[in-house]
Amino acid sequence: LEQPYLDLLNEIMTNGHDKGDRTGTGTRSLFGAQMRFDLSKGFPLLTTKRVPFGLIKSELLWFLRGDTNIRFLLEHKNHIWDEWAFKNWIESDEYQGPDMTDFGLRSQSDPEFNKLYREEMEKFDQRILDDEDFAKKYGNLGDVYGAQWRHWQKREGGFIDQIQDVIDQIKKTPDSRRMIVTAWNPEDVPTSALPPCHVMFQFYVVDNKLSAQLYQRSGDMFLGVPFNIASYSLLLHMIARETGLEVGEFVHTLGDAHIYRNHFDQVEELLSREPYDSPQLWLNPDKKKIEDFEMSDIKVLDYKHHGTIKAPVAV
Ligand code: THF
Repeated sequence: LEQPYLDLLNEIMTNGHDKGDRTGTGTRSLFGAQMRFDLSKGFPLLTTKRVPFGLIKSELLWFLRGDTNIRFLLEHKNHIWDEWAFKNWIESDEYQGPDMTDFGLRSQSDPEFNKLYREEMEKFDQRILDDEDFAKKYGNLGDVYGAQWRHWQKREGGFIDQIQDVIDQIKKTPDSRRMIVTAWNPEDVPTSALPPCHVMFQFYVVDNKLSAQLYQRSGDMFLGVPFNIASYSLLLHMIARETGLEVGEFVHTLGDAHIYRNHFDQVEELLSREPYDSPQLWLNPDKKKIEDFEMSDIKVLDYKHHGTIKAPVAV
C-alpha cells in the first residue's frame, strides 16, 4: 500500500533538483507529484519506519475541535507544533531568557545551544500546561487548520464551518463537484508564521464509496508527508462513517515535494527496507459523528513496522 510513497521518494532522490528553501537547510525537490492509496485495501500507515499514530490522532482531533492552541496537543504529549508557538514566545517583549534567534538552524549545528534550547522549550511547554493565561497568549497559533476548517471568518461577521458544510453536501448532493474545504486565505498569508501546507481537499462519491483528494503546496517527504497521508486517510474514514459510505481512495497531490538534505541518509535507510502488509484501521462502531471520537475510539490493528528513524525538523 505504501509503494507510491516509496516510488516518489526514490524519484525525488534520483531526478530531483537541488534547491534552497526558506529554512536554510537545503532540499532536493520535484514539482507536481501524485500518490494514490486504495483505503479498501488497508490503512496507509508506513511500515518501513515506525510512524507514531497517537500523534496523528491527537493532531486530527485537535483540528476537528477547531482548536488552534497547542495546550490540547501538550496534554496529549504531542510536540509536533511546539516550534511554532515557541517562536511567538521568544520574539515577544515578555521573553527574558537566553537569545533564541534562529533556534531551528542553530539547534542542529551547535550541541551546546541545542541543550539550552531544549531547556527553554521544556520550560515553555510546562508553563503552557500550568498557566492558563500564558497558554491563551502564547499557545495560540492563530489561523491554522482548526480555525480555517471550523470557523472561517466571514467578511460581514460570523463564520463558516467548512467541515460540517462538506458533510452535509456529501449526504445531500453526493454527485456535487463542489465538495471542497480550503485553508488558503490570501488575506492572511503575508502575516502568517506558517501559511497552510494542506491548501485544500475535495470529496468525491461513486458506487457508495467516498474518496478524497488533497492538494498540498509543499511537502516535507520524510517527516511531514507520512503524517499527512495517515491523517487525511483517517479523516476520510471518519467522514465516511458519519455519511454512511464505504471508503474509496485517498489521492495525495503535491506541489513542491522535497527531501531535506539532512534527511538523505534516513531516506536511503528507509528505501533499503522491505515493506510489511499495511495495518487496518479500527473505529469504535458506536461512534457515528466526527465530534464523538476520542483517542480511544481510534486504533490501528496489526501494525507491523520497521524501527523508528530519527530526523531533525526544519523550522
Ligand atoms: N515543518 C516541517 N519542516 N515539516 C513538516 O512536516 C511540518 N508539518 C507541521 C508543521 N510544520 C512543519 C507539523 N508536522 C514531525 C511530524 C509532523 C510534523 C512535525 C514534526 C516529526 O518530527 N515527527 C517525528 C516524530 C516526532 C515525535 O515522536 O515526537 C517522526 O519521526 O515522524 C506539516 O504537517
